[in-house]
Amino acid sequence: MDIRNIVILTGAGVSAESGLATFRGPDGLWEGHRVEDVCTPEAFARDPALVHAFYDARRAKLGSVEPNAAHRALARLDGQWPGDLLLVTQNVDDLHERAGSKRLIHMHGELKSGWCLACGERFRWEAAMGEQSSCPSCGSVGGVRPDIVWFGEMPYQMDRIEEAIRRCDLFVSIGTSGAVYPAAGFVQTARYCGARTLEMNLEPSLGSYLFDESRTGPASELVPRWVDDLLS
Ligand code: BV8
Repeated sequence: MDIRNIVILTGAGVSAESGLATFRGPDGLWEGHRVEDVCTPEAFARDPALVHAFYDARRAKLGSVEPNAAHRALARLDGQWPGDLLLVTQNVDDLHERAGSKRLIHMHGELKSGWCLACGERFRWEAAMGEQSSCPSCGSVGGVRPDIVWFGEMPYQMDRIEEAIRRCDLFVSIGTSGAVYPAAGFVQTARYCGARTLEMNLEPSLGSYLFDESRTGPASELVPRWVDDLLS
């Protein structure tokens, strides 16, 4: 089958070799926190200082990490692939765009974006946020939150993502455990719509059995090799 339209889903595993923590490490903690203590609207309402500190620390870390060979290979594919290509990332880091990916959606938001609950505006945010930040748009203080999709919140641009998956000939999942929906369900939609499906992950994910092919190994090795094959 000739491949024209490609959808790629990435997760924390694609940024692991850049030095950013994945969510489900061996100790089950994520940067020392339980996910439900920092990754829900309820957690934010209960303890905004804790949640801000968690995201401020992760945002600050971006300044000391670089895209790795997997990010760079995906950016090269983005620049050279003649058909449709959409990179959907669950990651909130900025490594895909810093590597040069353009056709990119952050379905779970971005560390470098803020969201004002008073006026609804979203805006770039580089520094620490904390509870007393004022909105650059409406000036109100205390209503600025991380522009991150927490559990129970609707991921971004789902219509555009589902449309691309329905039309794709190849669906590729890289560096994700397949633990979180709706991202973990994308492979079923792709299969149902007739796409070939490929997984590249350090170890088989929860949904490995759903993929036509599952390659195990570090993304920095598997992804450049896959992109070279595709572009040759
Ligand atoms: C929603 C925020 C509905 C960003 C995150 C019961 C059944 C089914 C679903 C649910 C359920 N109960 C609740 C739900 C819904 C829930 C969900 O799926 N829960 C799970 C736990 C069961 N989902 C939601 O709430 C979503 N929203 O459903 O809304 C709705 C409908 C209408 C209207 C309103 C609402 C929202 C989900 C988004 C939550 N936000 N993060 C941030 O803070 O970073 S989730 C978080 O975990 C990440 O964003 C990511 O998406 C997710 C999964 O993490 P991974 O990226 O996969 O990382 P992980 O560590 O798990 O795995 C890394 C993998 O990489 C591993 O497999 C490892 O082997 C591999 N790896 C490691 N190193 C390497 C490597 N691979 C290659 N190379 C390496 N070097």
